[in-house]
Amino acid sequence: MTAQHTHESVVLPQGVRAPRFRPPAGASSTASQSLDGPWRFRLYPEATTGADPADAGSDWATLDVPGHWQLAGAPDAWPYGTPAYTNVQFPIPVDPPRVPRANPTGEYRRTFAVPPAWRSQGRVVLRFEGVDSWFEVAVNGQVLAQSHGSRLPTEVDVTDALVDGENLLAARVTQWSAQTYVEDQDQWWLSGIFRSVSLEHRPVGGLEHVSVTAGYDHRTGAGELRVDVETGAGSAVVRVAELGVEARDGETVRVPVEPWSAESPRLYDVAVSTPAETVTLRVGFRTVTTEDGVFRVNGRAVKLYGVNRHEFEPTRGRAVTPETMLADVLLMKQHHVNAVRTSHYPPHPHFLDLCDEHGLYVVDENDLETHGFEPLGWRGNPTDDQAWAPLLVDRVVRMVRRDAHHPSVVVWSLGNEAGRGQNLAAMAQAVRSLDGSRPLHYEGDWASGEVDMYSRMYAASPEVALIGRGEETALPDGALDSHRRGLPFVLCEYAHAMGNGPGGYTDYLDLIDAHPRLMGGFVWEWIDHGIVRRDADGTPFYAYGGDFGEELHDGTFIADGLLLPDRTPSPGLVELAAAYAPLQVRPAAARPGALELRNRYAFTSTEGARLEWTLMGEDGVVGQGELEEILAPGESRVVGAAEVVGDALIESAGDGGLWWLVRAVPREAPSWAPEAFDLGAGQVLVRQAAPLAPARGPLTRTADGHHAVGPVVLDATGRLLRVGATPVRLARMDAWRALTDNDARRAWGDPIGDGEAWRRAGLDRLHERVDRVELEGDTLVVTARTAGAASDCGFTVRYEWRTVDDTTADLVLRLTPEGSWPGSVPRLGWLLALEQPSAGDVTVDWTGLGPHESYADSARAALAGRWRHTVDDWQTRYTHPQENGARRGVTRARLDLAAGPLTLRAVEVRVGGRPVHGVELTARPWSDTALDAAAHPHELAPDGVLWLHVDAAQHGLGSAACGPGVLPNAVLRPTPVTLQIRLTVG
Ligand code: IPT
Repeated sequence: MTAQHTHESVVLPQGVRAPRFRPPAGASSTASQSLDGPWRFRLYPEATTGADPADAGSDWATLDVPGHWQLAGAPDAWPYGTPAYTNVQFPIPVDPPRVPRANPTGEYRRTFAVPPAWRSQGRVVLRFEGVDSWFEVAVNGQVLAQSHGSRLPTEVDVTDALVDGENLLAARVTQWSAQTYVEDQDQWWLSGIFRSVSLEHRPVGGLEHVSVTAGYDHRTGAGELRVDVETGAGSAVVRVAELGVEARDGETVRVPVEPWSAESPRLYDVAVSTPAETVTLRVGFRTVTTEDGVFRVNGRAVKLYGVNRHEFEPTRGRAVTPETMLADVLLMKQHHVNAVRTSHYPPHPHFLDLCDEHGLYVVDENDLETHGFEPLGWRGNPTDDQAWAPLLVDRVVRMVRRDAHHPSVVVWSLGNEAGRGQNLAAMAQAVRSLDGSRPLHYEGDWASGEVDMYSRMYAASPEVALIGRGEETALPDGALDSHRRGLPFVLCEYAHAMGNGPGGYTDYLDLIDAHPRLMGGFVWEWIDHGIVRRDADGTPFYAYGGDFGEELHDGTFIADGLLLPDRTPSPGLVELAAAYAPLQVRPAAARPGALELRNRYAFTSTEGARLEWTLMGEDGVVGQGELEEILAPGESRVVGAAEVVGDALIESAGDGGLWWLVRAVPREAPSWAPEAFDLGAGQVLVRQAAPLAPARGPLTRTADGHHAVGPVVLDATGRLLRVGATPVRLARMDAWRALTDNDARRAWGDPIGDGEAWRRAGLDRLHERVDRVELEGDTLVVTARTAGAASDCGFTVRYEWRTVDDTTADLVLRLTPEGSWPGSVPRLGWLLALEQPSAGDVTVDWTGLGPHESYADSARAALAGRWRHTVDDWQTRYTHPQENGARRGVTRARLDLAAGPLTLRAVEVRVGGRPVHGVELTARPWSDTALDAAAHPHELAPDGVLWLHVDAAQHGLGSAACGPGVLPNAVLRPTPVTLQIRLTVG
């Protein structure tokens, strides 16, 4: 092939047509042929050594299209190189627009035949939906086109190169090209024809392009429809049978309609016909505005409760299947996500069909990111280089032409992390001239001069609050400042969901809900991009950066999603569902024992939901009923437990802790709703448990001279030997946790990360010194000091053991920090490690918050109740192992140990003198040390011990991996703690 220079220079695609819109599959009456399936394939190490386009490659291997060549044999074999992950940094020298000699180049071949009528009655167009990164197309040995724009469509008119019968199609694809410099998204570098390829018959007088504007006037209830066409010959008829509409293209029709919104995604079939072709589009009527600094859909202020979605599957990379696209959309709907930013490129077009149908607001983002120029001070950034202008404009134009008919697309985004520069204006102007009906987004230029919303990523909540109130720091340029002050504000990325976390959703959402200017935000990000590969012994695991031996990589930063790689919702997604739930149920700020209910929907009342309440005691449900309330869109109401439940029922419930829960259950669940789906749930503690009477039983000695405290045996040095018949491996106070990704990094603006502060304090290497073991009346008192090697700060610890009876003992643990501490502490509590051969199989039955894990700043999804899990199920297998699995508010837990049951009761818990309801409980079949050391979950092996953490408190999670750390309300300071636990055997 010739034209090698093209992948090394800034040139527009050559020999291609302006791509047409992408109607849903089967929606056009003209014929088409899928070219997906096995193609002949050969990989060359350099772009200059490819094969002759006339070579049919008959003896080559085959590769499936769509797919990435690096994943051809995943997870078992890597015949064509391996994936590589970098976030910001380029994996090639920054030398735009040139690329290195080593440039993996895939040669693809296949044959096809088209019916003769396709050629005699029109044109034949070859359409590529996505090829990464640069490619050249030849038919029957004749080079026809070069194209690029990995996530954008390319159309090539191949008519004149066709012959009767079999034709040879050749595609040469290079991994690196000038385009690499504008496609530096935070993801794996993966190449090839990764989206579908088709051949389409375009009859003479067919629809070359269709653009649809379908607005909704909320004052009159009228839909306003206008369809424009490019036909090459004559006009088109537009029919909406359901509405009795028949019009010409270019004509505006007004007719009463039901509007489209993410809440009610009403679609109408609009048939657009020329004599030669009919296309049926699924059209939704809706109007999006950003006037007066408020983002509105159909006249109502709408908040975007969003996520950032990259396309990803663990064995297929970005070559996602329709099943996966549907799974993503349904998982989003099931978790109360109402908006998706297609970070950082236009998604597979079918994904947008699904968003139209199921109801998601979409920020459709252009395939543009030049982030790797940032570390170089943005020197040479294409966004500010005139030579790149046509190319960047071409990219947005191809996105808008492909996607503008989708009602779900409510915002166009010019790209991500591409710095500032003159080409932004050119792109914005190009978009507006094609489609003036949607606001524009771009975050990389905070002046927001070219766009219709002020956008930021990971801004901390105090700044977001300022912006919400319109009190942000002024821009030096007065005109720009007043423009920006009039714009709504969006967090295009926030709440970085890496590993265990994020904590603190509520902090942002309360602001978003309170300030009309704040139009919402998009959590970073939807899924961990873990690629399946096998360990030396064949065990499959999810790989991240570095696992393929990359020369440069960004490690675990690719595992920062709400879904684990296999699409298991992480606790962070479960928490997000509660934080995003349309019916918010939260303890009323000003009224103890009351809940505030708030309907967050913009268009929908709660009429369609039953508001079920439950009074929950220590042993289970005490009473149940239904609230009569119906809340209009946006309405809030405070409801007290006592007035609904009645004092009598509350008093009849013994003297244990008592929770009042409300759960909104749809009267008619959507077809995609999972079991136990709710529109929101929450609870308030209406009564703390009454304290238990103090223990008074005798302390005794065993035959071998140990202390026996009921069923608990300690030796003369205060070491805990047995609890009932179960030997103890280790028992002491603890203040360490296996670092989360958030702990391990430093929050923006913080001088030192939490994890680093904890290591400085020696918390990962605690040693206990026992000072005294004495009897004080009925109490065995062990006094100790626990501190970290190389550190002079530590804790004085007092363990007080008392017998309740033969089967029950009380432990009161009192710890007091001493010395000068460098920061927070991860946990304050008691570590009890019990010898237990099959610790993973032990069932834990507990009363407290559940069923999922919860932390101080991530507990909205945790509901009071009585729950059961095995220790195995108690673990969250984060792609990068770390602290996980804590359950808060636990007042009782029964563990079915091999030797019989052991029940723990939280009698009294005080943190810094303040009473706390229940303990935070964690149970693992391996130690924190092993958890901290493991790079992947499959490396963790049960060690024959059940490791229990009974904590008075744990530090929150925050999102320091990218953004703010743990907020003050969830920071655990070194502080005095009292923890009284009752242990019962049998
Ligand atoms: C931001 C990027 O836009 C996103 O792609 C991802 O890399 C994210 O960070 C972190 O996971 S950019 C960052 C400098 C804030």
